[in-house]
Amino acid sequence: MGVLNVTPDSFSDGGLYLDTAAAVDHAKEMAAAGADIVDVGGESTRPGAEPVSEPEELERVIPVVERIATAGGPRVSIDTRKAGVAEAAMQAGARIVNDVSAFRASPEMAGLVAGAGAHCCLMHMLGDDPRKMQDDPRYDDVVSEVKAFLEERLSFAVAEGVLEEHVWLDPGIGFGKTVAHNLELIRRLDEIVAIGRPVAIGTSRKSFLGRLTGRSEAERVAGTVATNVLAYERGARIFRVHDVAPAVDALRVAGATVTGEWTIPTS
Ligand code: HH2
Repeated sequence: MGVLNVTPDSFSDGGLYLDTAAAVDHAKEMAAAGADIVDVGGESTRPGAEPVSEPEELERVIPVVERIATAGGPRVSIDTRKAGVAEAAMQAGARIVNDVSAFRASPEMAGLVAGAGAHCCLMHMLGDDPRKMQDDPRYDDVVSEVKAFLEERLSFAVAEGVLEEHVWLDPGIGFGKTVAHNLELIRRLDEIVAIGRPVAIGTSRKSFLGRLTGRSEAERVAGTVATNVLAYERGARIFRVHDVAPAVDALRVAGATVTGEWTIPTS
């Protein structure tokens, strides 16, 4: 899953793809590099980011979704907490709704996803406000608490009519977590995988990698790859990344090693 932030202020690629043509070009580059999914977002969720109005978010993402969601292209996922944005994006061709609030910000989003027959990715975030989530996050047992949250959100989605097989779950790396919490979630990811739904993980360029390596955002590719391979080995299957080519190579090698099966790329 390649990240495409159509925002001025995302923590890593903010301002690079606000222009629709630049965003569409980048989506094509990520698809050519091996991304199956392009995740389009119009609101940053980094701590301290300012909320974006629905008209503004629609204006940012819908022209991009329309132009990427063409036959033969990557599947489009819409990264939003707003039901109106999810609905318009699905009408424009998005087939996955990626909601970092896991249907808490807009519970009606679940029914919209169900009605559209779309998939959804439900993520754990501590509390409900990204601006405050990094203020002294605490858990008794981070993995059990994230797991219980995701199980409850899965039940909610299914009760609202979303097909269980259309739900992906994500522990929400960096969303109200210390370095130790993030590492423990990756180390014990098999416990989240045991819920029985595909697990997505988003570590790409995040600050805990900078804390561990001393590297700036664009230099965190190796750290990102390390976490993706470890998460793959523990059962994760969807990897949300800015740097698609190194992630695809690493996961291809990891997959061949773990399964003993591989295909030789034709180009
Ligand atoms: N992380 C971010 C945004 N959306 N969605 C899922 N499912 N999992 C994640 O870990 C995740 C996510 C934050 O990263 P980014 O989009 O690069 O930054 P920003 O929120 O500043 O736009």
